[in-house]
Amino acid sequence: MAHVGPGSFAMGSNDFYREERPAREVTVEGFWIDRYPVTVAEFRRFVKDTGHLTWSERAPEAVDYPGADPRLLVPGSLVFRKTPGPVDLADYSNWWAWTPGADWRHPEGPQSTVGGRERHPVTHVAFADALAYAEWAGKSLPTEAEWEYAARGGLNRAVFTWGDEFAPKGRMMANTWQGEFPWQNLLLDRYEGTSPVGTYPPNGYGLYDMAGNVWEWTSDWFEAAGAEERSPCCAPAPNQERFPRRVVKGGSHLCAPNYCLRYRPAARQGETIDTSTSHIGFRCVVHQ
Ligand SMILES: [Ca+2]
Repeated sequence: MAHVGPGSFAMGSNDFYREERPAREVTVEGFWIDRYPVTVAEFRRFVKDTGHLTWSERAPEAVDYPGADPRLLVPGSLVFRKTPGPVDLADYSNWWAWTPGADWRHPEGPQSTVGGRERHPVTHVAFADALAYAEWAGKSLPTEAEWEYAARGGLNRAVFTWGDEFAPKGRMMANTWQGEFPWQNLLLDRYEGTSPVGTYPPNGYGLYDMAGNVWEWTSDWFEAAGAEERSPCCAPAPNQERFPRRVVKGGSHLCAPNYCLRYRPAARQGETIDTSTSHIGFRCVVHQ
């Protein structure tokens, strides 16, 4: 873990999406934070030790999903599927597929494995799974303010965690999506899906993957429903919400400038706590 000292910073941004506004001064206490998102290997140790069954490995309760097709009420998770060509960006079902049998061990569905991806961030974890891991590890989930302060790495008001230029001297600084989402991935950063943690340079606090790769759960509730931009490319929200939302931060490998420029420290989305996907993970903090 890395230590982040106490301080004040400008949280949020007035320059991008509505849900980030307004930029305001926020103070945080000092804390320790994981240098990397929790990996598949780390999550596997937790599961071996506790027998924890993740949300996506349990069948959804019909009472929580009124009107749902009973055949879909089986263990599963949301998996991203690249489209063959341009699609209507207003309809996220064009690229998110509810996939029975998808879970943290089978990120693309029952036939897939995490073999060779032990150092990738764990995915398909709902909020309760992240919280259970944190408790097992003797840690906590970061607040949104802690997460954003840490992500900024001492660069107050910078657009990205490394500065204001997306690719300084042509160098890719994070695993995002280059090209036209959700069909054309130019792979300038070499990864179509998740990447091993620590592939790209750390920020000023020695933290890796604070932008892109996977979204990360925070402990904050996401208030104002309807206050966010209508571009849920990176965080699908069911129409019939029976569960409240928490804030996720950092953007993911699916964030592309044409639709979801959210690989920035100020960026945020609300994610219903029952949601697990192939691009949401987490990291932990320890408060002093
Ligand atoms: Ca990428």
